[in-house]
Amino acid sequence: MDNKELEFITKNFLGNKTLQYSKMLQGGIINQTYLVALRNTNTSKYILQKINTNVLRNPQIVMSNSSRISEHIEKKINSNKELFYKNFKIYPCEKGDFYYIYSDNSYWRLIDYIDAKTVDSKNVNTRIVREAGIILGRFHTLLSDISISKIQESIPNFHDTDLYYDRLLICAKKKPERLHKTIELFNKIKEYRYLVDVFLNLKEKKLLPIRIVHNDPKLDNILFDSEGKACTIIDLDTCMPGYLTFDFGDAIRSITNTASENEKDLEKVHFDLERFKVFCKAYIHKVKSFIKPIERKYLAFFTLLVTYEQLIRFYKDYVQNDIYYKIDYPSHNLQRAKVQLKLLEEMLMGYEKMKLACKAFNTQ
Ligand code: GN1
Ligand code: MG
Repeated sequence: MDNKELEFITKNFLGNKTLQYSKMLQGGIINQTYLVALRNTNTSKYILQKINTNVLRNPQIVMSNSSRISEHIEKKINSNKELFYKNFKIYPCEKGDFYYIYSDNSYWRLIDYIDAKTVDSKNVNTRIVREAGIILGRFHTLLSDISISKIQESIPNFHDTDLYYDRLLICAKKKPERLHKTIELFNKIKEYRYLVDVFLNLKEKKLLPIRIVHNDPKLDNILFDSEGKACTIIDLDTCMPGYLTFDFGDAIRSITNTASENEKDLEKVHFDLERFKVFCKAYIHKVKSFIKPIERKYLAFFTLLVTYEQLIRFYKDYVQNDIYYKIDYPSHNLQRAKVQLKLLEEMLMGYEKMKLACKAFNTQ
């Protein structure tokens, strides 16, 4: 995408403005993201994103959800000035939609650029972990009273771990080449399948409340300001009805990893139980007024489940020759799966301690 095209698309959201510069940003492994700077505007910097419609097949729903959520958050922070949360504005295009369809049929959106940064896994420390726990708790609090009926499913079955497992089995039959070379990992996935049964039981009995949650609050989606305070959670693509426990698990999955999700050296990958405790304490403190006892009870379990789910998803994408996640080298998805497996196995070793920690903070 060249500057002329980016300027053309931006104009559809902001009117006749001149592009000063643009920069492609790395980060997410789904959408294509650009930082665009304009001349003579108040805000001057924006995030322009091409929505990956192979993954987000219904961009209309994604954008209707995101704009409603952002409006809800805006109202809440305006009515309580003490609430520390940076909301980002999502811009409508000339036609009034919160997306613009370019001539090649690609879908684009424009949001405010927030002057804050993600934290690299190498730089995670106790304060960062605590801040992440606080901001996820605050995000859930902000959305705890949004009307569920206003928000639709942007990706159906997004956290159906059972379905990911079944799809992997189908894929294994259709595309056995890569699977045969990595049979040990596949067998490990089968070994831990019992985690899905626990989840299915919870789902069937409808034991967990449905809430509007983020569904992808990994560390890379949390922004920190220049003072190191977590100030917002980005990427509302998957923000839809779901379980709060999945969000907790996903944030933990990423923040307790002593290395990156893409680490090549497995020796560097460990599950850090101390980080789990710090995050858990900060998070529970923020949500204690509305979290249900059954949700508290399963926080540690969902940490295992979401890590297992991510392991299946990366591995399945490897087996199916990498059609979902962006990759940098041929075995990238396999390596990502190995990282999740290592984390899962260390989490399983620490599971009793994790549950004890959750219990301790629950009663405080
Ligand atoms: C994807 O959008 P992005 O790149 O932050 C994925 C998440 C995974 C994550 C793993 C829509 O997130 O579910 O947990 O990669 N999002 C989608 O890094 O599939
Ligand atoms: Mg995303």
